[in-house]
Amino acid sequence: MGSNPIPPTLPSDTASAPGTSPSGGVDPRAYDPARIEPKWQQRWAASGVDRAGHRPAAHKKYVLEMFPYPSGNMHMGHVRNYLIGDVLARYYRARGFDVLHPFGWDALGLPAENAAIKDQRHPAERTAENIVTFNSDTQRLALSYDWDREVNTSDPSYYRWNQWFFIKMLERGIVYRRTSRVNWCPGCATVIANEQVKDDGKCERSGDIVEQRDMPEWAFRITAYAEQLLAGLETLKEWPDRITSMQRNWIGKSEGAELEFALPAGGAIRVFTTRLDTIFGCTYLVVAPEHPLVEKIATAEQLPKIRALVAELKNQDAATRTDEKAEKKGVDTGAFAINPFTGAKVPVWVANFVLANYGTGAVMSVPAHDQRDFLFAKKYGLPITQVIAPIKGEWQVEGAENASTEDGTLVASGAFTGKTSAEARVGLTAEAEKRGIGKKTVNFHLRDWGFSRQRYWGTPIPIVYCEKCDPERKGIPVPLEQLPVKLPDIDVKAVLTGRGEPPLAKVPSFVLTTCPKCGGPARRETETMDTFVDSTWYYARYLSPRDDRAPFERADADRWLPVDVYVGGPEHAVMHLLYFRFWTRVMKEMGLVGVDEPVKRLITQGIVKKHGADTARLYVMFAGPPENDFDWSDKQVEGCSRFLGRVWKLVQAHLSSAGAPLPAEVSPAAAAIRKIAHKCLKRVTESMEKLSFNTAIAGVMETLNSLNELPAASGADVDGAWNEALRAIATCLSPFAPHFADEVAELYGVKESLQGAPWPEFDPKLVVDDTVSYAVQVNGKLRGEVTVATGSGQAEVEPLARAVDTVKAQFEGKTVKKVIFVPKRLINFVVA
Ligand code: ANZ
Ligand code: ZN
Repeated sequence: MGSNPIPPTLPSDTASAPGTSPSGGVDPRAYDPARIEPKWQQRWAASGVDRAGHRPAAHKKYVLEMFPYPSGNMHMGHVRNYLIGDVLARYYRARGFDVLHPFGWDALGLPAENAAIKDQRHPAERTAENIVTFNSDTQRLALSYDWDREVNTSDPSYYRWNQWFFIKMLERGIVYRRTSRVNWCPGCATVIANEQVKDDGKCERSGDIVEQRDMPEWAFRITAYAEQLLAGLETLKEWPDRITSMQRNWIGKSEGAELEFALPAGGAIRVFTTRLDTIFGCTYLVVAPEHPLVEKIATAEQLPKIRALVAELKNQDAATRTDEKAEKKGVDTGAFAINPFTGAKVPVWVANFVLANYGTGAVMSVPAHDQRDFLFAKKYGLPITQVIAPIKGEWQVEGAENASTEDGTLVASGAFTGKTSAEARVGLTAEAEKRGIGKKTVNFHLRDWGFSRQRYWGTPIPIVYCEKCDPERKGIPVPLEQLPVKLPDIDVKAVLTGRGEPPLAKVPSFVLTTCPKCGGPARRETETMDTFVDSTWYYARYLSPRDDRAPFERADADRWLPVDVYVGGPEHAVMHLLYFRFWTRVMKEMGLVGVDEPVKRLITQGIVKKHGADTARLYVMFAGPPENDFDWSDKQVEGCSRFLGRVWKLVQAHLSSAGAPLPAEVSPAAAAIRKIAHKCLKRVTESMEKLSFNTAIAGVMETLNSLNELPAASGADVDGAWNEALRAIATCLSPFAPHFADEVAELYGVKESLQGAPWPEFDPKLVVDDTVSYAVQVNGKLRGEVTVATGSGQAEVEPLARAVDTVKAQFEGKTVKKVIFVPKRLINFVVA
């Protein structure tokens, strides 16, 4: 998935010379990542500990990171993304879950094709090379993926199922063909993507002015799911608010009414409004210059000016046109319509800020109460009539610099005068419905998703055109048993030119085929699918990645879905995350999955040195909470490396205690060690559950300090306590510094990787804070005693002391004049 490239790449050398300690001296017992890391990576690989478990009784966790577009080296942005997922996967394994943690490649797409056009190498070649490089980086970082489930979207065994979904969704009416506006570069004689149009409206390659053309395309009817996708957001309790609110805005539900304004010559203009309460203040209409009625109603004199405006607006996108601050441009059509509530004849204008493809493409203008209308009316000298009195303050047309846009009380509105805006909207809508000139309407800003691209490096759309069977060129689906329609091998120089017909149209062996209906000659669709299609459902392909009977098995879906934690860049807040929520709903309708939403918890994150992978992993996770921005700091990396070195020293210092048993009764010296160890387990466990990785690591760091401050002690029980403590530290570090942790655990007698070993539970009795007793006096006489946690102050002690029965009795009929508090010793009430 295209994540933003972030500059520094992983250095290729990850380990220091064998036998050198971080400080440089040669010490055979020094912490030596160059020896430890390869050893454990080999063992993990051999034991298959990373593979998804199949224990029927175990609970599952599906941890997923957005898969990358294989663009070459791994960047720090990637590193952080994958580490968040990996740390969780390791933690969940250690907590006894069956963990699915897969990886794959979002390999198709525009960047690869553009690079190919430039350097004339086949995109498949480059992709394969990049995957190799990227892969060695994932190995070095020790990311614990289930490689048996690797998926590559450019493989026909993957995109075959995109084609299968396409046909199934065509049958269901979710895929359809429509005409749509595209960027057309006359110089390149081809459709180009928005990103290829420069700010001045010229093609980035040829420099020609880009035109808008209407061309047929394939689209997903995602708008039919708008209501569901909106309602579903309410169930996504573990998604960041800013992501769900971006989706909510993008879907853009708008409740209002449609209303007809009759034209004197017959027919009517239909408008969409969210403010029917302002109808008595509608003094003119504005319609989109591209509205089909315009050519019919405009006077001969005005038509050329309107056409000039249409031409001028051709290359402006919706956001630019509707921006409140953008200059308002309009032309009078010369025609009139009737305001159905006032009976007034109002002029009909066209304006740049009205969009043809939203609502009805026509607006009832109320310049007193809508800012865009206000600016427009001022500019063109159109009448402004107030019909709403604001609830707070005053407003009048005279001297107003802005419209009064809030709801209020209706004025000058006939029978509706005096009603509130909300009441009036209900009443006016009902009356319009009764008169048959309007109705309540809901509009969404969400548009259907046009997904056909005139590109080579994408999934071929499985459609053929036969002149005999399909003269209207609706398209005949390729029979399912003929899938996949594979991308043909190509002569890169002849096909990937970036000019002329779509690339696939230049490959006769691909285009020319036979009609599945009549067997006669037919032509294949030469457009390919948007790469966002590939990423809509890959999370489900991981469940049964080698399945060739179905995209995946329902039983696997029931076992693993939804994804428990999904980690990725916030740049995917809208498109990808909305598309794959949409696809999941379609898959549920098709009976393929049982869930409504693909992902329970979403983490979006706002980014390695010679020290080894463990230090790099630790540092990246320590640098701050996942959602914060991240700056690389060599100093802090050093700090993390030193920290591991100090843990290592402690481990070595107590090697004689390895495997020592813990007696039931222990001395105070051993109890002190145990207490620190169990507090560490508690803190780390709780932090991990909150995904607060940095505080988990900080907890281990503090533990190390506390242990180092203990006075020296010896004895069998002390050995047992050290053995327990160092194993606990290994466990706590195992998600972050897995090689290091497994090495430590091995030294202390654990035979297998900690990922397979149970996560130790802390003993609640050992984690309570130390207590202290206070003498409670009344007028200097001892009357009782209270026991509180060591850190407690007067605020905690006083209410407890007052509540002691023998103390309370002394207060009878008296008042407390003064309270004397001596920390850690006594509290004395002076009463009289
Ligand atoms: C009259 C009116 C009076 C309006 C008023 C607003 C305030 P949302 O919430 O985005 O749906 N509108 C309708 N169709 C439009 C189009 N195709 N292009 C541009 N603007 C359009 O916005 C709905 C409001 O945007 C509608 O309500 C309409 O202006 C305008 F005091 O109608 B209103
Ligand atoms: Zn045919």
